[in-house]
Amino acid sequence: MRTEVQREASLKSRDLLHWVSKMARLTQPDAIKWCDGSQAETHWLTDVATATGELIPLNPDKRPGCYLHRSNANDVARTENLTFVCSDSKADAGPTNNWMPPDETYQKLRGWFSGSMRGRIMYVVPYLLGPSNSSFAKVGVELTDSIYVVLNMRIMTRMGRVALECLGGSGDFNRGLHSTLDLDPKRRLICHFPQDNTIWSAGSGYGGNALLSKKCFALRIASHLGRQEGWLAEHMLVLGVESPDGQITYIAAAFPSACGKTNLAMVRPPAALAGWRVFTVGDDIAWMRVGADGRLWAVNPEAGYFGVAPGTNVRSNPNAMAMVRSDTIFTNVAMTADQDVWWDGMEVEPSKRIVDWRGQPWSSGSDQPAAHPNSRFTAPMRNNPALSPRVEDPQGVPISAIVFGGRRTTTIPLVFEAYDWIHGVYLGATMGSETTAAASGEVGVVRRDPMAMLPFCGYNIGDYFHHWLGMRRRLKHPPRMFMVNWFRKARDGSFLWPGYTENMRVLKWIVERVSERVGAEETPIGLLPNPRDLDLTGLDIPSQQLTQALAIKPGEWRAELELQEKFFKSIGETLPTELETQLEAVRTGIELDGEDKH
Ligand code: GTP
Ligand code: SPV
Ligand code: MN
Repeated sequence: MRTEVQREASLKSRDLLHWVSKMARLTQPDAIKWCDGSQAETHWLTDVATATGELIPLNPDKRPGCYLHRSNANDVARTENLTFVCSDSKADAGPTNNWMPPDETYQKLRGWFSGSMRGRIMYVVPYLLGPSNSSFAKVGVELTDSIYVVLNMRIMTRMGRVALECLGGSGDFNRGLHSTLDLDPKRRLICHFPQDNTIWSAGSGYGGNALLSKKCFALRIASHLGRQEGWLAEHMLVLGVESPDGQITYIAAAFPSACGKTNLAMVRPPAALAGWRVFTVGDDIAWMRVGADGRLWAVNPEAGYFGVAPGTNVRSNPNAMAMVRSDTIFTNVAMTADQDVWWDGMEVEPSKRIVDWRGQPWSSGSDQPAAHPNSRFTAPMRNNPALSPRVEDPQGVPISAIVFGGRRTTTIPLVFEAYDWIHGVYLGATMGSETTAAASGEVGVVRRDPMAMLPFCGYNIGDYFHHWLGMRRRLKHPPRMFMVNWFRKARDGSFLWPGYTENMRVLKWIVERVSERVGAEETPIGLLPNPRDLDLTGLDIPSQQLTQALAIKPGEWRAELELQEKFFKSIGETLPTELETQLEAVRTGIELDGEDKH
């Protein structure tokens, strides 16, 4: 163990070596393996994981380089109730985070981690978030006993030597310790120590619980760093929309988990919108800074996508289907007799003999889904046919519009624009959304999910709103802000808006607002499109249905404002008064506007 640490020492910072030794003394692995991110290493790890059954090779003709992983059935989504922000004081974590005192938590987890890697290998996974040579870039190191985690991190981040080179002799890196222990939910905790730039995650091997680069570092810890250093770490996709004149407008959009970020980030415009194209910069996380020019600039810290499988098909997301043809790890999807993948909503007839996500025989008559609703693909971004050529740009891309959007059956119109930055922050701060399978717990319950960051903001949410409001002072050219809702339903339960590829029509309206080519109607809740300005060429949608999708119903808004007010009350004294003023202005406007007019 010692010799390997020493052999590699030439490349590594003393702080890193010291920390790895200390964690190894705690967890007592049989061996330590420093990951360099090379192809040879990946082959070796894949062979080991295949031999142990952690990975099942898929049909090499249909899915070259692809594997299936079945997680423990008790470990299929992020566990928000077991996720803690252990800042020095409870007030710093705020009313929306679980909190435990740091000393007590370290002590408890030290007990769990003690000897937890006996009989296992500790993988040292250095990774870089953000393009190399970028002032945005940050280094993290995850110590893990899960090969599945290592192989996912290799796709999701710039992993290995490149990160160590960037770190050099510095001790400035995120310290992530992860052990699956025995996957007993009673010994499962995901704990963040922002004051130490440290994450300790125990007892889960799944997604955001275990890939510490993702929600733990790139959002919870990074949001805390962003507040200190004057930037934003957000749960946002970033895309570029090219209009027929060749202009590219960059848009960042925050939707809660499993509410459409990956789909929108790589949307393929409908044929009727000739000359319009979309390029993906990121599908889940954006780091954004004010540039010297007073604009907001964004990078995607990640290098791959951990996307929801069910519902993905050649109609809804052709780019994703092309992307997962090769070099992809699938988690908890179903498998066909010829070792191909299958999931609900794939729009391909299931073959006769199919096994579900647990490996049990499944038939199309079953009342259970074949793939777990939170089953995922992990695919490298280079596989994405719509990848933006600017994705490695160390400066990032300039953001012209910020979009917020929840999953709302009622109330929220298809699209509207904020009057100004403060109004936009209010829209983000009061966003509601129905819960999804991306986190454990009940699905379909409306909860407030400010900026889609409820489970990911690493500090007091009221301070976070202040930070957002304060960004305005440094922005000479603030992005415009919008709210969208793809999920509004008619009385019969059908979606009022067809969504997916057709969302391009809403993006087009947003781009035309940014370039001041179209006007908008002033309403109490914001600026709504004049229906004639939404390009519906080639789309067969009854005008009454569009009217419903855009309707402002005072009865629904009264109920909505009650919920917003309740949320604001729960925040307490850190809530910026500007946001309360915004809420009162909407309430007054709704009351003056009278009864349902649409
Ligand atoms: P996370 O990776 O959990 O952060 O999710 P995400 O925000 O990237 O969501 P994703 O794009 O994977 O979509 C999640 C679910 O929403 C999928 O089941 C999609 O089929 C569905 N969905 C996405 N876009 C639309 C849309 O425009 N309309 C409707 N009705 N459903 C959509
Ligand atoms: C989400 O839940 O928002 C995800 C998946 O993107 S996970 O990586 O599990 O957080
Ligand atoms: Mn996400």
